[in-house]
Amino acid sequence: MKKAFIVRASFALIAAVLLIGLAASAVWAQAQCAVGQFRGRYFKDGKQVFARCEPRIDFDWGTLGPEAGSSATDDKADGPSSRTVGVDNFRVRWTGRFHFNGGNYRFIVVADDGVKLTVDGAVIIDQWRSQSATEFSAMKRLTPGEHVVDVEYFEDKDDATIKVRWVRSGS
Ligand SMILES: [Ca+2]
Repeated sequence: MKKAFIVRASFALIAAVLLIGLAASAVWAQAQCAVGQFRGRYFKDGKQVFARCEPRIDFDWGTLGPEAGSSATDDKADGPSSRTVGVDNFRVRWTGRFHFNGGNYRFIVVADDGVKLTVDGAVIIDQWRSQSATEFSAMKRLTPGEHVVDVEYFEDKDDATIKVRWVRSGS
C-alpha cells in the first residue's frame, strides 16, 4: 500500500519534472535567433525591457536611445513597443551563433560607453568604462564552423554608440 503510493508519487514527480523541462525548452527555443543573428536584450535598472533578433550590431543613437519598435523582428512578447530603456544608463547584451570559414579574425568594436566582447566564452575585448566613441580590436583564431559571439554594452550618458564587426585576416 505505502510502496504503491511512493511508486505513484515518484511517477507523478517524474512527469512533473518532464513537463517543466519541456516548457522550459520551448521558452528557450523561442528566445533563440537563427544562426547569423544576434539576440539583443535591452536592460534598464537590471531588468530586461525588450529583446529582438538583430542581424548586426551597428548603432549610433546619438543622445537618444534604442526603441523597441525600430526592428522588424521586435519581440513583442518581451515588452510592448512603447516601452524603452531611455536615453541614458541602459545596458544591452547581444549573443549569437555565427558561421566562420576558419582562420585568423580581427574583431573590431566602436563603443560609447563600455564594451566587453567574448568569443566562445573567452574575453578578447574588455573596455568596460565610460568613454567617448573609441575603436578597439583584437585577433582571434577560429576553427571552421559555428562560434558564439557575445557582446555586453552599457551607455552612461550623452552620446551612445556601439558597432561590432569582424574581418578575416590573412590565412
Ligand atoms: Ca555615452
